[in-house]
Amino acid sequence: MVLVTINTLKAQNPIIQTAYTADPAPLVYNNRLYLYTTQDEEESTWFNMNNWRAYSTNDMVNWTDHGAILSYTDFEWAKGDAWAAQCVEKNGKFYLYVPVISKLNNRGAIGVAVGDSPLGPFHDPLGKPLVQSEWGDIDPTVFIDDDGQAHMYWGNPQLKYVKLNEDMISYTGNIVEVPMTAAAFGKREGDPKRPTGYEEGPWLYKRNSLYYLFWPGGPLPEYIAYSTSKKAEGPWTYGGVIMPAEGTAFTNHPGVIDFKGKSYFFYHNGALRGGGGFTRSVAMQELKFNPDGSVQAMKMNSGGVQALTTLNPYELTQAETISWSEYVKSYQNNQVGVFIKALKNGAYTSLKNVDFGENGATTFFARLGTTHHSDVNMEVRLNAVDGLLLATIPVPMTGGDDRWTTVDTPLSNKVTGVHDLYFVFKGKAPSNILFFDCWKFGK
Ligand code: FUB
Repeated sequence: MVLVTINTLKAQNPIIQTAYTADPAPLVYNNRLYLYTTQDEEESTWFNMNNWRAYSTNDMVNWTDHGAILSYTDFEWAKGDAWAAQCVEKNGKFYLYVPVISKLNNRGAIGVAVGDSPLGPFHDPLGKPLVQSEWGDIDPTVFIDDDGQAHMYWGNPQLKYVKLNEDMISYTGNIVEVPMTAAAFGKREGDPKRPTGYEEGPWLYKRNSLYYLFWPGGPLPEYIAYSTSKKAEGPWTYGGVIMPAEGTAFTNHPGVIDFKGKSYFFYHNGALRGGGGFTRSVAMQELKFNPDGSVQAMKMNSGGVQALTTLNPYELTQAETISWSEYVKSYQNNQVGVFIKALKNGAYTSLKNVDFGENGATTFFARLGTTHHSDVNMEVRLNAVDGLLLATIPVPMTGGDDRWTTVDTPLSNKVTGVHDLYFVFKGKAPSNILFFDCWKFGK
């Protein structure tokens, strides 16, 4: 049976639905986009944050969850507040710059963790902060220029700057307090401590020899604005607001990157079910520039972006590779790494732009399990949550997410062409219907 291609733009923002994520920091490495985020805990009522997470994609619509890749506890000298971080690559090493609270003096500080891959494992080479000034040491952004010089900005409400050394884990010279002028960061009335719009969360980016500093501005709720300079170290010229404050999250955080010929703008909001100021979610849309280099303003959207390529269903794919999902959460353990759990009857995950090819798929393989004795099924469907049913898999009772089994099932229809793919989880249990680790189709 040959089915027609359906490539509608369904909801894609927030791009992660299986955990609350904030403070997006993209990195491109080896033709893949890695996204580092902070994590808001479930039902959180403050920024008590413990982990940094990583996700990746090669098509901008299907995102693989790599789980928590670093915690503040990996810094012996830190006592909490795993806040907005950024990872950069230099000579095959990955440097993850993070803000945390120091145990030694209860103040914010910037640490750095180093890894041999974009997903770590990361370790703290210094055993102490990379930077700690008097106050306001949060939200580092690092940019390595064409001449190899790495520049780091950070701070709330004072923007600070250093040049990092060749080793990326030390710096030279004094910490520069960037002049907070209206010409550089716009004007704010009524708060002598914050004379400009700049609030926190800077992101340094370069395009056509022009340096851009994107930053969340206040008073709260935060909008996102930008400034430009001919040099990475400034002086900065205010460019205007590019994303007005919107929704239930009163913070925001920019992350800008070029990938496969397009520029993308990452931010966060409270748009996910249960979302708000302390249960935020990362979103993304295309960033457009005017011919003079100024940035086109945009509003938050839910539609996301077009897929850059198709997904190959004949390669083993992680269940936590998802375009959109509902009532599904991400977990990780020693047996299988990251996996997902369906929280209730009708929960589902979906993937976009899956290319079954001309000859088509005839079988489906999955690794999964449940703690329930009967009536738990995983449905494989095309194009919609109630779309063409390809297979209904009775999920074997394995007894726990430390015990897994595999199933191989013939499909009811041969599938060819490009489709969205849905995994729909059905069961009578009131919670935690099943757990799911990976899948692939056979020809
Ligand atoms: O996510 C914790 C803090 O909230 C970040 O460090 C700030 O930029 C704001 O997003």
